[in-house]
Amino acid sequence: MGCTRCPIRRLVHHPFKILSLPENHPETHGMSDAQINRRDVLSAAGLLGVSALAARAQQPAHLPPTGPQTVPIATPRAGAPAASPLLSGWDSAKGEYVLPALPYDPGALEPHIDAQTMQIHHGRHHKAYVDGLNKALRALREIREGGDAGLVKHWSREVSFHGSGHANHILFWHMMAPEGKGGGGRPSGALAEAISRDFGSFETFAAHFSAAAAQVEGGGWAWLILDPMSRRLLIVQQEKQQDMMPTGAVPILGVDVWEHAYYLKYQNRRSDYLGAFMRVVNWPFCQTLFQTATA
Ligand code: MN3
Repeated sequence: MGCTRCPIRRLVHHPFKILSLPENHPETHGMSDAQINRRDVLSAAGLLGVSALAARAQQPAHLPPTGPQTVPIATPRAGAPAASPLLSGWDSAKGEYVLPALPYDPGALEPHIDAQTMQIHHGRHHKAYVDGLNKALRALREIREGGDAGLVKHWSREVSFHGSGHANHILFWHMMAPEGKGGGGRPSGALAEAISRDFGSFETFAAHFSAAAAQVEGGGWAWLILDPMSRRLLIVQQEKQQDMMPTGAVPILGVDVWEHAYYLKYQNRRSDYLGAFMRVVNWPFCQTLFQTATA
């Protein structure tokens, strides 16, 4: 994967593990399937279902499928490999990033997250990140073709901001589910055990996570991540959409605390929004992320 010239190298090595660059991606530089080694595949599978991980470990690497994929990871089709939700954000036929559909109706998270907020957040804000990412990559291509190299810094920052925004939101939509239909409650299994091990209890984890989210200055996120070095869970803040995330971090649960995520319904009451968010956390999805990352 080692293209150090690539302006979206941050995305390739981004903690959210966008899969290897598609073959017709503007930054691929002719990289072939064979150059994607098994470690990359297993790493990328951190966002695939458990069954997909096992299957991919036995198979050669495959590039992302053609066209938008909107199959939620939490509900893989029987007998078919689960699609990484991040793959739904790239259209290999078009050779550009795309806005995937929400995995549920915009009003499905009510009363905790209102439909209008979801529609604007997904259809306008998330879409703006997709458009901004594609625009930045076009600009960088034009620079390589003879444009002003002095603007590489600007457009590289745009790639980081919009690219992280795109990945964050795809994950975020899947990290929520209607209450009682996958959303709410508590984690179970290995994730629950790891939370107790690393934070003392679910209650102390939830209090720490909510405080981290409440104390983000300005726009940002709070994340529960798996630190690949210690293989333990950490809670971190993320400023804007791309800053302060430890290198290699694997996202397990994240919450968007930009005001656009809650202001219509909760105004300045971010803590109320965070309480509502915990009622719709899709723990089965988080559990899948954790299990595949620790397999
Ligand atoms: Mn947002």
